[in-house]
Amino acid sequence: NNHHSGVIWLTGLSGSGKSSIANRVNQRLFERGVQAFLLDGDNVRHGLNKDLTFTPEDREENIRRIGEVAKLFAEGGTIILTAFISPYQADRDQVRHILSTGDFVEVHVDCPIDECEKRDPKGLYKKARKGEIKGFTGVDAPYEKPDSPEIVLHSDRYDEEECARQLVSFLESKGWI
Ligand code: GGZ
Repeated sequence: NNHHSGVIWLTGLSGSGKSSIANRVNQRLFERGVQAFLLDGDNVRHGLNKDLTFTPEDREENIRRIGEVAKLFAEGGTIILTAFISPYQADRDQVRHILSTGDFVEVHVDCPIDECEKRDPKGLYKKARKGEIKGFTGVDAPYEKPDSPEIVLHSDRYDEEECARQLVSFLESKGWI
């Protein structure tokens, strides 16, 4: 199947829905015969990057390595979806800059922290509030909202299926698929 290859970079708070939305988009692309692959914490932070913590320096290195891996796949003709908090604009810009112009789509999965905290699927916000986790994004570590994302998904207003549909439509409108 003929399609554009590149990197679809989802950024947002823990619990915003990045992984779930990316998984649905990945499934949609598969159904259409588009070669895609998803990188997220489950397959990266436990393997390639298991030496890294959540300090600002290690988050930067986390994003740098993911960017380099994504670039390799993209050069091989695959659409890469990534789902990492990636809290720093400079780190996301760095990934954008190692890719060819137009091959990077920054997707802000925008969900207010109150809502993420209410969902708290893994109980991590609760732990962070109690001081059991230090440097948790949105609690005592920063999240820099994207300056100029290609698309914003309001995952508090729309469910995961609708957000996935909006992202697929965006890719269609840009001629990626
Ligand atoms: C943020 C943390 C932290 C801290 C562990 N801060 O909801 P989750 O569990 O599955 O997603 C979070 C994940 C974030 O890893 P990333 O690789 O996406 O982060 S970054 O892009 O900033 O490098 C959360 C869990 O790891 N987690 N400690 N302190 N999230």
